[in-house]
Amino acid sequence: MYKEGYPQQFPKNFLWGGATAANQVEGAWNVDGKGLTTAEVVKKADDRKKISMDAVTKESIETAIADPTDKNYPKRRGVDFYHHYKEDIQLFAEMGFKIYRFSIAWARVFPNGDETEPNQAGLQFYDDVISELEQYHILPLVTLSHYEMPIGLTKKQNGWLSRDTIADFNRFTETIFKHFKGRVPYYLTFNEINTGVWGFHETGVVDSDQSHQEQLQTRYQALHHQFVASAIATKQLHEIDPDAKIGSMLARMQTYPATPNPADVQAAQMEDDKNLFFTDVQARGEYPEYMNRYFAENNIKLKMAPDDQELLKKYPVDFISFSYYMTTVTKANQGAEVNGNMATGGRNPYLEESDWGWQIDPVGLRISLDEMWDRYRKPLFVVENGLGAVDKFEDGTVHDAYRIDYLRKHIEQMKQAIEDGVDLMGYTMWGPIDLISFSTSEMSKRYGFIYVDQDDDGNGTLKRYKKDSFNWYKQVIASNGADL
Ligand code: BGP
Repeated sequence: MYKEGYPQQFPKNFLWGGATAANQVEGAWNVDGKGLTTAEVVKKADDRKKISMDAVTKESIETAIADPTDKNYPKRRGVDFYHHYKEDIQLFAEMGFKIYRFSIAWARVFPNGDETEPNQAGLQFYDDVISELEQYHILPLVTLSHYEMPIGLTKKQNGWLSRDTIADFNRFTETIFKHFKGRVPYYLTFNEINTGVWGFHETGVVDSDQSHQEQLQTRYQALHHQFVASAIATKQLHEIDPDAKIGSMLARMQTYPATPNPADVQAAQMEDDKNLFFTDVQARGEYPEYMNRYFAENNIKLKMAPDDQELLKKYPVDFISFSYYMTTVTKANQGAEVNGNMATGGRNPYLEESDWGWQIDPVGLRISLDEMWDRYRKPLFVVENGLGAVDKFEDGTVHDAYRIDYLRKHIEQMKQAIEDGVDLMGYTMWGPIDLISFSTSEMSKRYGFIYVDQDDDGNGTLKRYKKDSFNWYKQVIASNGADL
């Protein structure tokens, strides 16, 4: 959106803040009526610094259900935000947060996923969190589904593979929209919806010995059900709480060609389209032609109900959000759609990588913002970005200049994109407080401005400490991005 004046600054109402997810911070996995979720049956990775998400099978679910401890399942303990939320929100307020992105655990509200009445104690917790935010004038940005579902629905109907899950999910979303009407201005439906193509965890589907083609069929079918549920949620929200806005959420990973060979450029473009496919459906309201061709060539046949396409068309999202951590590189004939590993893909010799092999690319953020603004012309929101690192805690703090450097470079590129004309709503960096890593279930992969005293095995006082980056981010927000 061209605005008079150059250079542009961050808009006055720019939404600075941070983002977390229920199963990575809350803990209290089995209290106040909460049901078990898919996240809480995922074991800690054996091999540190490797992204290894064990397959969730029928057997591993039963083993996990039988285990009443959190020893092997760190997402059951998080960082005990459930009992520390007042202190944590006070620290967010001290940094000057305008917005806090968090997710509502479906299984706190509908423990098994298929009840007709919500669990009041579950709703009460989020009432309390939102009241606390209101005290500090911090807006809530609520993710309705962040990498978890009630295990009851996985067992009963294999998660999102079943069309019945749409009605279960939309009973949950309707409950939330009614209950929090007027208090939550922004919602996201599915966190990183596209990662459902990489693994089963995100869709609550049990792994099985399917062929590559069968896996693709299963995953895209489950994702179709999520698209429909997301469109229905949009319809519900617009009817129930017309002032609130709802967005899609993509794990944005730009693919560059490995060489200027047109075959590599074309392959990279196709990979990139396949990443943006999800936003194409959710923002433009239809399956794009290139995916119809891809489905035909890979013998993927989606079952759709007669009015699904009309629903998608009628209820696109209001804004587009995405996470941004890295970019990747590809060559012709080297696609890797089922790899279960976010960090695979080609090496880019121009980029440095994090300790976990994530290729750090601030300029890529500007490229993505510019491209997505051109493609969709809807407001964009960067709802995750950050550096996972092993921090050295000494004298009550962490000197995390590396984190400041990473964030500063990305924020500078957002500013460039704003000058390019992009309508950017805000920035919620990932993990303002240390939390359990999604991909490795480790504690020692830390993102926060706030250090939490807990190790990978759950030992520690859970005390919170400010890192150097805490005061740096405070100054960034206070100066509205001018003082980096
Ligand atoms: C995104 C997820 C988050 C989060 C983040 C960092 O993919 O939405 O839940 O954890 O990545 O990933 P990790 O924790 O694996 O370092």
